[in-house]
Amino acid sequence: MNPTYLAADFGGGSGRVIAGSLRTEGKGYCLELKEIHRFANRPVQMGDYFVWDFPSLYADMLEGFAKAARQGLDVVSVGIDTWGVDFGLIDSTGQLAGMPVCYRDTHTDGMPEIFAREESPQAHYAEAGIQVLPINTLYRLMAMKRADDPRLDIARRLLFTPDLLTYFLTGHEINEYTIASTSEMLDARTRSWNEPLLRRMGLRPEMMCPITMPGTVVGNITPRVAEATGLDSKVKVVAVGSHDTASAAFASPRNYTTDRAAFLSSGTWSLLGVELDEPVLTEEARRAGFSNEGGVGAKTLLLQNITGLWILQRLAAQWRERGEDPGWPALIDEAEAAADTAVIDVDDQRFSRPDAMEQTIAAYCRETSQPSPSTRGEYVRCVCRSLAERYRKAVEQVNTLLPRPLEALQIIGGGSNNRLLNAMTAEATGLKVFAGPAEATAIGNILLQAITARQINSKEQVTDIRQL
Ligand code: ADP
Ligand code: LRH
Repeated sequence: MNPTYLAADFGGGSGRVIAGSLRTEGKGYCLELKEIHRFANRPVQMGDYFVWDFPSLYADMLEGFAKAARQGLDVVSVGIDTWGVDFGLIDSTGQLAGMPVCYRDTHTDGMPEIFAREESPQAHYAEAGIQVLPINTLYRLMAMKRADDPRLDIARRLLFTPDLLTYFLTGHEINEYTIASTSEMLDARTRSWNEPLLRRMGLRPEMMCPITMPGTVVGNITPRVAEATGLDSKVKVVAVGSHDTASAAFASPRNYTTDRAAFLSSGTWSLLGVELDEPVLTEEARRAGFSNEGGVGAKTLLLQNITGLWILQRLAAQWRERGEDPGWPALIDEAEAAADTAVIDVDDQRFSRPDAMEQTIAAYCRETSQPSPSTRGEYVRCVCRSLAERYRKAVEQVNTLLPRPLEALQIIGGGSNNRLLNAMTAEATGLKVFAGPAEATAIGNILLQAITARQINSKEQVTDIRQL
């Protein structure tokens, strides 16, 4: 039987377990993909905190593995990737100390400003190379420290979300490089923890694990997991590009003939950037709001983190609550037929909150003296237009850091299905736009597992991808 790799891919809005296997085709390979399990990811407001429903996410991952086992697939390994920045704390008994808090929780508000008073933003960027966003791990830990959160005292280990899932699958504690890079606490050049910074923050560096690079076998699943899922206990867990953006960028196809191409990973968030060999830690990059995130193969992803389809997701959720659920294709049809109304600043913090999005957009339009959208189509069109405008700005800013301007943009992730947004992006940026694949993240995850298993030597050997 053909070896099968399972990707457990957790986005901010949904998760899936996808099976992939390689079949020889001509001189290369065809990657055959099969969706095994898809589930919602619903953070919950519990009292004062907005938290991830971690046990449900873990259970859904196991359910996906069990379905794969029931289908008789010859699973050799699994790889996990998730959204960035968030983490769980493991206490001395090996238990999760409290629910992992979601990056949309507001307790980090104001932390970047306090940090900037205590540390030099210039010197800090020259080390971390990360766009300052209140969601970053650094500010969550700072907020916990300032609140005397007792979990920090009992924490033996800090494990980022994919590390945490890996821990409960294998018992091994790791901090994978690409996800750790989203914390704003790594030294971008040495790719290791910035221990002096951790100490200045009052954090114990021993809480962190040595960095594990993507493409490392972490260990086998535990007998307990094997029993619960029906998977063989020899199944390995591989550290992939465990930040979803890193796996997506790794799978970004090269449909263009130019080397001047950027990627736009379009999902709950929009990550627009380029893959480089070295970080860019200049003042110019800092002022333009760029992050140097870790990529697979020790690459640097120089990108901007932009509030993305989250805004559409919140609108759709609101309409669903009203009993209207037309689905994405119909919503895009309505938006194509609608008139342009307003352009919103998607960077405005209010659009990253889980509040009622129609009202939030309408209030913004009133404040900026613009006509507010009134129909579903107008709302969707307004958001697509606004995102395309923001991408134009991002492309202009990337161009200031590159020797020659960009020519092409590869849009990947679920948002690459949004043909209106693709067209508006092409119009706004003037770039040649290529769309797909929608499941780039799972593909990148699986490709690295196949390389780690030495079934292939490089992703270039895969010349075709087929959805079963
Ligand atoms: P994440 O991994 O962050 O949860 P995805 O990459 O799965 O996000 O992208 C999900 C988003 O893709 C949806 O919120 C929606 O906006 C968009 N999308 C998915 N399918 C379609 C479609 N057929 N038409 C337009 N947009 C779509
Ligand atoms: C996108 C993403 C993004 C950010 C955010 C928190 O899913 O990983 O790169 O880190 O989630």
